[in-house]
Amino acid sequence: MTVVDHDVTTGVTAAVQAARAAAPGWAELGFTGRSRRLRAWRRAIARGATELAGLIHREMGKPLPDAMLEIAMALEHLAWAERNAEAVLGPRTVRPGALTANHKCVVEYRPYGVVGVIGPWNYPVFTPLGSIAAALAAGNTVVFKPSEYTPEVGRWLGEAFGDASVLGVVTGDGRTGAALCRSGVDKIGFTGSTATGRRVMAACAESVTPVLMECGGKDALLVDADADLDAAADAAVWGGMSNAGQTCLAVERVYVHRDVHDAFLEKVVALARGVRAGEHIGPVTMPGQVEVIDSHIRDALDRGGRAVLGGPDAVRGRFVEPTILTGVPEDSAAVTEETFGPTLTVTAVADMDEAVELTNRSRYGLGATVFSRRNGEAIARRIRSGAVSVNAFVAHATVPALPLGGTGASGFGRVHGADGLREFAYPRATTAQRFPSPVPLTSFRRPPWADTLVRVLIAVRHGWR
Ligand code: TXE
Repeated sequence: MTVVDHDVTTGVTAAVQAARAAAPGWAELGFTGRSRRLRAWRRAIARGATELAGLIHREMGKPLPDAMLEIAMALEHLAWAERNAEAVLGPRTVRPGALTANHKCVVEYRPYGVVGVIGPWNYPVFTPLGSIAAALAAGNTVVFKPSEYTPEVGRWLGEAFGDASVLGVVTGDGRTGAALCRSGVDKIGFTGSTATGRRVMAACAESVTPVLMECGGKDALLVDADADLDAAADAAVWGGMSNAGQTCLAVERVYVHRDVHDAFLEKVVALARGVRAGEHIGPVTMPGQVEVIDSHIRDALDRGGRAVLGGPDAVRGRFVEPTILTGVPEDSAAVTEETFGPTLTVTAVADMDEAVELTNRSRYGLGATVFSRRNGEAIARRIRSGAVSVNAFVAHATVPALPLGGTGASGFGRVHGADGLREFAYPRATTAQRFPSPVPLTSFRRPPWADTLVRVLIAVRHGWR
């Protein structure tokens, strides 16, 4: 029996009812009308970007330049959804096939109706906008529940859109999220930890509400013997330390060819020394996460790992300095669980075969990075993850036409690109008979010789006996 706070439920119910009432009108605007509204929203966000970046910084501690970069990336994805929704989701005819040659056949993608979006705090604009933009562009109205750590960012986005019945915002903690899952919306777009994702799935299962699961990651960076070590080290430090490591696509594990391990490690340590908490990276946003980071570091050292930079002393209250761990056993928490802090494990491997094997051992499968001059794409193809960037960190998440999402414990479903648009619409097939079939196959008027015709058709089209 789920006890949901009555006040929480009331707020969510009112927002979903308003969205339900507005849904037909929003869908009937059509792709052009909705694109116009989304363009107005995008311009409002752009005009207010400095204020919005300040809100992100105040609520979750991200340095202002990083907050502005997040907004820029989010606007690129919003623009793509606005400009491509009709091409991706609009009606298109398909070939009728041999048995139904007398029909006109059309497939299109229809909006679900009302979509509930539940967002995280670490990228409070970029990640929710991935779902909200696609859901709105596809013709749904949206009720958005931002993280309880970034409610003002959520409210700001809703106010910038300017119509609370089309994009409503309900604030609160997990109870509000749980109420949204049980509010009768037609789809839930969830972004957050895998543990919470399980609870969202369970709640949505009660009403067979489809869900998008954008969950955690344990991304690896692979360094081949011929890699550009300066570029790889820069990617590892930025990938591991920016946003204080609080990125689902953060580099948490590095597997480096043993021939270049020492040279690479030296470069990584030198770069990471220059990254200071409170100056280049903000605080760890969730108080509880500091203990997780600390426990992963201590567990790694207790099991024989070595801190070549940082270590337990790097944890200073909410500010955690960069920590680089080597020689960490593969079954350690720092290698198997999402640390979500400014830490890296660096492990020497015999070759890229071993690097791929260790990378794929993780139950997560969100993203990966490969540095190799000659074999990058070949190595990337062998990695089990939702995306891989070769010779650059996280480029895939910035490309508006590419889908973002994971496999395994990182979840399922996608945001961004055509897959992201289709995530918030259901395929609809329509046929229209152009003329009656000369051979009524699906009728009791079917003549006896029709069976012979069907046998000949099987033989001719699919191979003789
Ligand atoms: O997640 P939480 P956080 C992941 C990232 C990390 C996590 C950090 O890897 O694991 O998100 O975000 C609401 N029913 N990603 O700490 O705690 C809660 O109020 C319904 C992956 O915020 O899981 C918040 O709004 N909702 C991502 C949201 O769930 C509930 C990119 C997330 O909270 C709930 C960014 C419940 N029972 C971060 N309990 C990707 N893969 O793209 C809590 N919530």
